[in-house]
Amino acid sequence: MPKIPFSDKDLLLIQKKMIDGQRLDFNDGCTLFRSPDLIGKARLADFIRKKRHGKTAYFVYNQHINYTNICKNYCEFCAFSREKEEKGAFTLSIEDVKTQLQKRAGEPIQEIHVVGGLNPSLPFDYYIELIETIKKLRPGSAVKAFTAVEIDYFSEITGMSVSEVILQLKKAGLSMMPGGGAEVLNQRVRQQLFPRKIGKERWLEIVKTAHENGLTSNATMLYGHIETIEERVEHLITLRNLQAQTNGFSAYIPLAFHSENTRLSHLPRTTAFDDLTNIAVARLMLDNFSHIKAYWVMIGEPLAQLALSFGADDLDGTIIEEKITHMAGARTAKGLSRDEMIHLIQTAGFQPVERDSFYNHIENRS
Ligand code: V47
Ligand code: SF4
Repeated sequence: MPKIPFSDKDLLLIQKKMIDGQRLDFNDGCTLFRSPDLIGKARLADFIRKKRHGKTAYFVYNQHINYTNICKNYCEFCAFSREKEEKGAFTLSIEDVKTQLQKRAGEPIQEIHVVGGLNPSLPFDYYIELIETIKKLRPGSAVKAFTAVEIDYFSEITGMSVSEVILQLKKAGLSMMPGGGAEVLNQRVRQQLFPRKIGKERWLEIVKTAHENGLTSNATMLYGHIETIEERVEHLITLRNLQAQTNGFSAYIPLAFHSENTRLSHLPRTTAFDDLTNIAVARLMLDNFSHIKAYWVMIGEPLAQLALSFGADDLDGTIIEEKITHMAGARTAKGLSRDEMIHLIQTAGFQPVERDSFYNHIENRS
């Protein structure tokens, strides 16, 4: 490892552990989050990033489908959900989903990202038909759908076990799960911000079951609200421990909280310092995760570009059209073109690689 001129000498101890091949522990995670030496953190994280991925930076040509925003969970941080009769509530029929897919029929989309609220009016058959329809119209795309929260809900409304639910969804065409719904895996935070949503143990149980049944998934952490540094580190170590058991996680994505139109609207935006720190600390603590994603929708394109030098190796994708963060005040674009993704990556000094959901390279598309 190169000699790094740290301004915070505590980072020297962390570097020494890394050189000695020792795993970073809870206290190291807290030290990293608290350290004011942002460039020192970047240099450490970039060392690991380059060892794993060199100058490669991934992106995916994807499309988001949010099928309903009616939800019975009422999470305090959510600007997306509505009550059934409330203004702005929506539920897509299967025909609406077809129309959304057909609008982009000519595009080489690799992944369809599907999430929604817990809407008591929709039966389990709807979700099966939803996946089957996407697969029929887009046979070449992977369907990345439903977090552990939705899977728990499907199990509740059908009386089926989590394994059975997963097997039925797989049969319909599901191939991966997105990383949402974890928020912060901590009982104090859950009690205050999302008491109706599944807690840590159930989230872990469902994700473990999904991995055991052959689905990969991502993992996220929603940061920048009421969580403490200790709770962030506990969250990362919990994910690292599950990964050690299943090896089913593909990427980790820190999600920057946007407070506009939520019941936490008094909270300020996350800072650039914290956004980049979250990327760097993740790269250093999650030593058994292949990929760290900088989600440009939440931190903005300029910072996502910089994040590539702070440990991130993936910028997510073209998206069109993101709703969850934009309803909470995000000022970023609702989607980017493939050329814009490539430009962001190249001008940051990295080599863009278009990927599918499983990080297979998509070769030479013009
Ligand atoms: O679970 C909700 C978060 C998540 C807000 O797996 C908010 O590739 C910020 O999980 N401000 C959904 N965040 C998004 C998600 C995701 C996004 C991109 C890629 C992947 C992937 C997964 O969004 C929710 C919640 O944690 N969220 N409200 C908000 N106001
Ligand atoms: Fe519902 Fe998800 Fe919003 Fe919570 S974050 S209220 S579960 S849509």
